[in-house]
Amino acid sequence: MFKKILIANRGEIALRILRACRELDIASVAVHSTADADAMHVRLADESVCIGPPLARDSYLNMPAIISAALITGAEAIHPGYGFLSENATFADMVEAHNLVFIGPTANHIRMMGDKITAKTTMDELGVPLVPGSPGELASLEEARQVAERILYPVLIKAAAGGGGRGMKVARSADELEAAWREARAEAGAAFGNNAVYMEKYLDKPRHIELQILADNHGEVVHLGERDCSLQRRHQKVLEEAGSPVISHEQRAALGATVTQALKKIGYRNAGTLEFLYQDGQFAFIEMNTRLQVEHPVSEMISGIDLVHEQIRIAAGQPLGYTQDDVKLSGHAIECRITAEDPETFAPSPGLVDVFHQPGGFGIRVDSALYAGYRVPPHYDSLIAKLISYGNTREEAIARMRRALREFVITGIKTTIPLHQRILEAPDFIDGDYTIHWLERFVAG
Ligand code: MV4
Repeated sequence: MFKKILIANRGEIALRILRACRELDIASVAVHSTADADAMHVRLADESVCIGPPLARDSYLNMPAIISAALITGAEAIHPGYGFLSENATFADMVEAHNLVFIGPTANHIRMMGDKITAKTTMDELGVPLVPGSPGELASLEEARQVAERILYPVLIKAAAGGGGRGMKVARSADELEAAWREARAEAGAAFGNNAVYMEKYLDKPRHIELQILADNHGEVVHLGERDCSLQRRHQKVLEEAGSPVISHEQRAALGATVTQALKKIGYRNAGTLEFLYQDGQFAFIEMNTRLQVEHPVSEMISGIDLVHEQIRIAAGQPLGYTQDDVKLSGHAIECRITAEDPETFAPSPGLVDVFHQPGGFGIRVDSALYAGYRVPPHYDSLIAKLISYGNTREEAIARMRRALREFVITGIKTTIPLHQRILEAPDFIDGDYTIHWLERFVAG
């Protein structure tokens, strides 16, 4: 096992990783920007290194500074968390080139899944269901027309290097195709420096369902069930639950078997998530994320498996030590992402936290790096706390979440706690009756 790990991240996820290190008796090194000198992850780590000025590109994305910090402190491995360098294959290569261990998949698997076309082609060949669409990159507008006529309108044109909805354009009929093609390619080229695009049939009312997997370096792959992440606003997830209120045990087992088989064949390792759209009883793979995700706690709560412990153990070469039959999923978990934003306008609300009183009690978990007297800096993501509830049933998880939201006190800045309280009272949410479009309408109306 490693003796020392460098955590290349900030905020709640840096704390989450630091806590796993402590439990595994591994020393931790925090890195931080000048804006984060008094951040909780810096205070709690065994050592810390300042890696640059506030702007992420000069600090948390500064690869040479992070590698140097690891070498100077004698860390043996780097955990990238989520965001920042977590899905950067060049960084993973650089880490390995310095005889350090990247706690995550191989650089080649990151690269493979970073190209959405390669990811889809690979999964298709392995028997994972996809949305009907182009067999690969669209070579011309003419090919786009032919594919659209085969799969029927409406269609979506998506960027091969995309994700998060950028470079994605709908064409509802043949006369909208040329504009969608041009706009998608222009946006993709500008955003990613790669104008390759592909086409899919546009699904009009899907749910976003993702499957959490863990793979060791010895050929074992297990899944921890699905998360329903349909409650999003502008491609930002707001509330997630595990399991999905609409997926049966049989559907979960069937999808899990297909996916774990597929990942065994490609030799995938460490943690990963396959994203699906689910509509009319069918799953369709769209993308794979090769990192620990923000919403991983809901999967931990229903499985009893500590995903960060497992990531570290796997990276150190240890076998999982259990198989799918040993993974027992039970109960229900919900995560509310609390951000420093106005709950109605979503305007950012950084600043000084005056009171910070977090809820507790049976079935409640808070992952946060906030404290009273802390100043939320304006330079980074607005996530300030993840409130997670667990219950034997979905109803119990909802009741505990409502109770915990009432106990939570954060003053000095605006937060989205009131929005979560409204969602938890909405009849459609209580009935589990929502698609990826539900929240946009709920906040508008
Ligand atoms: C889709 C889709 C409908 N049909 N693909 C948006 C981001 C990217 N990860 C995939 N996205 C979508 N792909 C087909 N064929 C609708 C979306 C989509 C979406 C997906 C998940 C969660 C929220 C969303 C909001 C708008 C659109």
